[in-house]
Amino acid sequence: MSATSQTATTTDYDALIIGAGISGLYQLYRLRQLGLRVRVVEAGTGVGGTWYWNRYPGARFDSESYSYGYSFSQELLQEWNWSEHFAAQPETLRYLNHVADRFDLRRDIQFRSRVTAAHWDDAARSWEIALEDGSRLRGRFLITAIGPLSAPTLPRIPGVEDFRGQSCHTARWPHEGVDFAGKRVAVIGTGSTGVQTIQEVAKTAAQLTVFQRTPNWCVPLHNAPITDAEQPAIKANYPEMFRRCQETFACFLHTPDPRKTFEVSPEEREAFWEQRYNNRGFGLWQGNFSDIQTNRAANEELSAFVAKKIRQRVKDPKVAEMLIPKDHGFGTRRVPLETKYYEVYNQPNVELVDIKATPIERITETGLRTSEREFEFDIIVYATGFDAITGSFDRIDIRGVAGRRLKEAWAHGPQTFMGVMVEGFPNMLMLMGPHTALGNIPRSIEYNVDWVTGLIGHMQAKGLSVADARPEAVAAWTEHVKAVGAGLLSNEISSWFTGVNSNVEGKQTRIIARYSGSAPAYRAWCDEVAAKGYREVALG
Ligand code: N01
Repeated sequence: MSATSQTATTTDYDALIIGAGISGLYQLYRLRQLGLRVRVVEAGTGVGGTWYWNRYPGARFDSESYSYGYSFSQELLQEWNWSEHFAAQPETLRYLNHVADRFDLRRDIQFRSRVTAAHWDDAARSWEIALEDGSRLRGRFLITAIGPLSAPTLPRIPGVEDFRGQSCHTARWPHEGVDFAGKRVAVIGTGSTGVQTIQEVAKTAAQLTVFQRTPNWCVPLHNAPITDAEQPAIKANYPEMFRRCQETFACFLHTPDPRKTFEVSPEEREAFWEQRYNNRGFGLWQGNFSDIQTNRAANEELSAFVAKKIRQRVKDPKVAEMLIPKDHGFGTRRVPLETKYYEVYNQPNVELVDIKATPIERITETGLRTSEREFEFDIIVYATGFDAITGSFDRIDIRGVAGRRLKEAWAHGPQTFMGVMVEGFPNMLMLMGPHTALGNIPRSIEYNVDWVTGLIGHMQAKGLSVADARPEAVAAWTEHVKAVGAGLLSNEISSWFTGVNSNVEGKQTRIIARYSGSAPAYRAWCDEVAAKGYREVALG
């Protein structure tokens, strides 16, 4: 596609939003309030983004349901009842559909519309996007609401196309579901998704074989239904709860303990960790001692505590050792939350295969072959994750001023202004782009969307039509992101946090992909930019 192509564009909008997930829906709602003509283009057949695509069995929140929903509408908060402390995917998808209906959002969303290219047209001062079906749309602003975990990756193992049974990636799960009853099932991958899937599949499969390359440190979710008696208290507490989320490091409900690990006695430490382990959600990760992510010795102590728990829960000591991470400490990768995950390995129908020791050599027509054995399966589940953070951008041919490709601009890692703007890509505004604070994602999304809306509102009020981040602002932000990431143990580990994906060419080297400072610090920076009139942005 050429931005100056002869083919007529179908229509004009003030803003084009790519994606109808949590961020796209809220951005549409906010831009309508400014009176803008907005079009949302969505690849799926419905709203929901992550919750539309990830229909795998066992998919559910790891953040408390009530802390995850939108906070912008009191009416919505009061009328929606979450049924569990950590709701499952079908309920979340229903919620997002309810939001779309309640705020009449669908009339501005077109489905089955995957964007293949987005080019800035300097002469027209607008973006032109191309869809898979060849149609084009033009808009003044291009807002990417494409998600940090939305570009699924299959393993780079020979023969993936050869398997004659049923196979699916967890993020492309068939809408009609998959029946595992009586089947021989393989699950490849043991990240948060793999863990949730394995727990569920183990309930009905005749034989489940889990292929694990790297074990993760998993801790109990402690989910429970929300009782009728709890419901009013949750609703009454919303303002206080959201205030708390604004204050915590990553917008979760869990508040870190200001003490350092070795300031307390070993007995006190043990009791503290025991309490966190036995409580709901991310407490052991997000509500731990303040130095747990930076002090190697402290992190080793905590890891030893969790390793002990794994050994207690898994009967076969050899299997327990296989499940204990040896190459990274607790919380240095995203911690999967589980419900009887470790106990699954005590079941006679479940086998764990260490594919670091015996790699998968190929997927065959009937199953797969490791360096040691041949396996036969009816179903192969790929819980192999995503080309995270930059992957969803890489899959679109995005070109800015003078046809410069975003992928090339980010060849050595993303360079952004506050994770929202990229110099030379005017009027492109990213929601949950690289270098933003992620954490409890809807909380970060609402902030991001409000900031973007503030900038567009400011431009509207001043009669301005183009915004581009100043190079010095990009340099300062990129340096700041690197500086706040220094010393964090998680930035020394290969995972999607650090942009590593063994299945994607060129993504084997760690980068600083996300903002790893605190969410309040992130917001303070962005607030100041707005309060001082967006001096870091060239406006025209
Ligand atoms: O992806 P992952 P995910 N051969 O990248 C393995 C969010 N989430 O979909 O670690 C063999 O974490 C890979 O092995 P290794 C959450 O933020 C949220 O599980 O690279 N194995 C790993 O085990 C999460 O962090 C929720 O050695 C291969 C797994 O596949 C993020 O999504 C629920 C392989 C991928 O793990 C991503 O989680 C679920 C290969 N070629 C997820 N390639 C909720 O809270 C990859 N693997 C709602």
